[in-house]
Amino acid sequence: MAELVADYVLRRLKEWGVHRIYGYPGDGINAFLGALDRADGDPEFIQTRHEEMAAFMACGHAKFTHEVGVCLATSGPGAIHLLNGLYDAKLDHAPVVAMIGQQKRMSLGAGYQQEVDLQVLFKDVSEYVQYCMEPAQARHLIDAAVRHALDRKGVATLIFPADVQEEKAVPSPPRMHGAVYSSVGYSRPRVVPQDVDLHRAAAVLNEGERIAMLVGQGASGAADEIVECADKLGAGVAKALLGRSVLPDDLPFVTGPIGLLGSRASYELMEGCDTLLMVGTSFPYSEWLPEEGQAKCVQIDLDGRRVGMRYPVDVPLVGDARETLRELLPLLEHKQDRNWREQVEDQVAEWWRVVEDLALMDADPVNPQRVIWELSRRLPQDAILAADSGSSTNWWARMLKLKRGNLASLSGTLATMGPGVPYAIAAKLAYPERPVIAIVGDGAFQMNGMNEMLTVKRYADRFEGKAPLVFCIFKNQDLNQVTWEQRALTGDPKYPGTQWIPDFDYARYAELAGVKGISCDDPDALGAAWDEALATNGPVVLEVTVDPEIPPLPPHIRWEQAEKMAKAMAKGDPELVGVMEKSFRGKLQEFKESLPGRS
Ligand SMILES: Cc1ncc(C[n+]2csc(CCOP(=O)(O)OP(=O)(O)O)c2C)c(N)n1
Ligand SMILES: [Mg+2]
Repeated sequence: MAELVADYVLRRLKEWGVHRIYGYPGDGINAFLGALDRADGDPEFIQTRHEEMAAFMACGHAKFTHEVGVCLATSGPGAIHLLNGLYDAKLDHAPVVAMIGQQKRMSLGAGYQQEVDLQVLFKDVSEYVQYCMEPAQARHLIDAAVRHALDRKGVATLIFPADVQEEKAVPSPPRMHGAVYSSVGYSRPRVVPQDVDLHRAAAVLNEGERIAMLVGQGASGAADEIVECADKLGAGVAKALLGRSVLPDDLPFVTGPIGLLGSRASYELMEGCDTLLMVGTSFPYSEWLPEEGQAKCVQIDLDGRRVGMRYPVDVPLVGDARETLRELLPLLEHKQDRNWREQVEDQVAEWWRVVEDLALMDADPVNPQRVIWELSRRLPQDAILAADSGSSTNWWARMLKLKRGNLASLSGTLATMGPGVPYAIAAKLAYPERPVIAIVGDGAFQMNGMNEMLTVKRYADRFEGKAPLVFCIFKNQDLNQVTWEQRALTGDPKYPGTQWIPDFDYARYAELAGVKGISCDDPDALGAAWDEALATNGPVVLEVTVDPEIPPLPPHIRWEQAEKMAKAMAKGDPELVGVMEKSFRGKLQEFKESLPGRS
């Protein structure tokens, strides 16, 4: 049989190194489905329950592997379903190619069934969006789409009318005016700032006495350079959420996360510093950075458009994090005065003690912080971690002690609910031998994670007998993160009409889906429950009934938030008594930690 456009597209993607496509069928992509059959598993098709999940999986694949992730959906409704997952990729700068179907060329513009103006709809989410109206276009469209996704670190969308997919492929356009001959292949350039700027930056950093570093996902792969830089400068290092696995948390000068999901040590680092070195981060919340005028600032980012957009920068350095740090390091002097660094290390040590005390506080029934703390104690070195968006994200961000070798991601910028489960599935398919652990709220699990258990069932043979794939569900019957945001940001009490969610037996549901289920509502049994989950050679749902009355706010919440919270309580919050008691105990715990003479 002659090669069709659809076959050719898959072949070209394969040449680009794409071996897995996440998607959901529809007659708008019929020819692709046939081509996938003929491709005989390379590229393989992973069938999700919903196109949004396919986009999340493509995004998760991209985030964990740094390869391009690919998703496929039919015209109209299928394409529309992709969008949230694609925005997640766009906002977190993950390279994803979306391939979508469309009605036949001859019907376009007729308001035909399932006809949606896809080019307009996908314009905003995409770095590149094009129609394939002609078989000879396919080659350069694939080449341009993958290249755009990788180079611009974002989404590229290709729209294939159904009839074009079925036409005979034209791998090499006729030699004539207007023909385009593109090729496969992309490698990242080495981008470093000008010497003069490196010297200016070094002067600022050498002059500083109390240096804070803030690193983000743009610094991934630069761990050794960051550690060396922090050692020379006597600096502490805070990490933006997406950059959590850039550096492990067991280094004594790593203050961990920053912001509302952050640690007290990071807060103090920013409050006390006189110089800030930002590397590969676009952390948005200025109230958690030094006050304007407090610190001199050097910022390194590959994207010049982002430098100087978060804190007033004295020396902007446009360049790759690792390469730029390598150029900068020989220009930095080893700071003799280690007082600041020692202070930072004391604060970090104290922070981890606070974490332990907070995690071990009594709760009803299980303290959600303890779920993460118990995981930290048994976290496999090579584990890959995914989080969803909810109160558990706070604990995941703040209290999970990553080791060198762990990978971790979540929807950092879009902060959407829903990616926890699909990210984990994508991670497991990419790295079957590594343990994968997703932390997911019950609201997010109800929203779409539960359905994806059927995807897990469908690919069970891929997961069984391998390292664990754990979906840890925080069951609190509440959309808890928003409940707390209402209290702390708006000063409103919890309104069960919007916040309460139905009880459900997730462990039994898992068993129905052919997935092992473990249920835990006893803090003393939690460690054993984690042990059992992590000893499972295959997929497992670990549901833990957690207390919704523990404030997911950082212990060092800002005054305005405490004030708003008090107001919410005064308005008659249904959980008033528990919340006040537990918040107060949390604060006391922290206060106790800072008492002099504590052993
Ligand atoms: C798609 C989407 N819808 C709504 C929100 C707003 N939101 C953020 S966290 C959250 C609550 C999540 O509840 P759950 O998954 O149960 O986690 P919990 O906060 O209870 O731990 C909501 C509704 C969002 N971020 N994304
Ligand atoms: Mg919940």
